[in-house]
Amino acid sequence: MLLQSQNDVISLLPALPQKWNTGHANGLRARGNFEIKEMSWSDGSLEKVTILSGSGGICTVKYAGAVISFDTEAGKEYTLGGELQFIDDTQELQNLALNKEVTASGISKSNDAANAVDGDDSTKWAHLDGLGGEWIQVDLGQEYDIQRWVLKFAGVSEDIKYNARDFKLEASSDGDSWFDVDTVYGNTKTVCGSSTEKFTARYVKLNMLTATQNNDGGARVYEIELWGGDNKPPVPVTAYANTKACSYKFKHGGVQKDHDATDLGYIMNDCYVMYKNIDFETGAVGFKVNAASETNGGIIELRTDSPDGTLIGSCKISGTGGWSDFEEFTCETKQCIGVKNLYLVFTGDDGYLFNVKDFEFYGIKGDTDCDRTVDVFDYTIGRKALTKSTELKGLARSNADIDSNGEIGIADMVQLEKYLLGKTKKL
Ligand SMILES: [Ca+2]
Ligand SMILES: [Ca+2]
Ligand SMILES: [Ca+2]
Repeated sequence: MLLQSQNDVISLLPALPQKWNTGHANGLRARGNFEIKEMSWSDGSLEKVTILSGSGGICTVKYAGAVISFDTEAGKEYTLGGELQFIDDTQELQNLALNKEVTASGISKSNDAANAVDGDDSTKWAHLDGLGGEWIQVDLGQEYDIQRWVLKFAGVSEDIKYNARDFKLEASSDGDSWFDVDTVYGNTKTVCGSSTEKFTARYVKLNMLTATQNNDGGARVYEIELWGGDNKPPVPVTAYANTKACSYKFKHGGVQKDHDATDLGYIMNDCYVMYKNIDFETGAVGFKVNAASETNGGIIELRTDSPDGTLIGSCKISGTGGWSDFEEFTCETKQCIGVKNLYLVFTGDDGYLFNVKDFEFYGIKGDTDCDRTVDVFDYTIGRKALTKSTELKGLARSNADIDSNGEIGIADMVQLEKYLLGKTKKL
């Protein structure tokens, strides 16, 4: 079955026969006058779906445990990726508000402001100030183009009578001067979404005007979502700091975020994940990864720029006794220079192979100037970093942290000194 449409929820690929493991479909009708214009899937996983809204209104889509609801305009098309994230023609939209800094007029009963941007529909920010002046504000950390806002009110987890009735959204680039984004009066909806054009801002503030349907309680907001893309060219991410496995930009196959997205699970042969713009600088010598396996494990192939691109390393993962018993595995890597898209390609026998928590690359310990030899110049730079007169980043920082405890300390420089004096053979 490709589509199920019940209670105004469109469930995609609820049961896919084995023989249709990869394919595409178009022109499927769903309740609420929505049409699946196009949908593609591979290895049993949704890749992309384009939905045409016939008469506007809220569209709720469910796939593999994820749900998204968004407001639609009649005649417009909406494209979602395999994790139900918005995609437009030129870029993948992301929820920019997720886990960003939030401040609020106050909180009630430990319903923290951060609950409104934690990506969890069962947690809320709540505040009753008695005067009806509750507000909550998100700081995105930098300016973004915001293409769509979505607010999730009480109805996602409690009575719809606590859905906000009247509210106003404002935005600002500097936190000082504000402009109006949208004002909504008489809302009854649980999930309320944009009616405005896109705007550019760093700060977005939600002012509650009438916090519930009967104005008989405080403000409750379960999620604030601000969908958009990064204005600036992508910033490379260093290969030499801990990268969460779940922070991938693209996945292929049945891989899923597991254990509250603390690790990647359901990894089978031929699945892969991609991390964008990883900066290798002058090159790594090794790779380390935290993985767990209740079976015999498998292999993580490290490839650049495509799933069958240059193989820079191959890390064998063996059984650790359980899916949550994480252990560190390492492998050597070939020289790989500059900024690359990194693919972790998983291979092994049938069945689930292993779970992956996080990983990082490493260079030559002690080589603080990254010229691939360790000498007295490295010691000079290391000392400067220690006294904070030089700041080391990326590969240099990782190389200077000889004992791999996450900081450049005296212990690192003592080891480097001993090595240079020939008192120890290895760093
Ligand atoms: Ca929440
Ligand atoms: Ca050096
Ligand atoms: Ca250290």
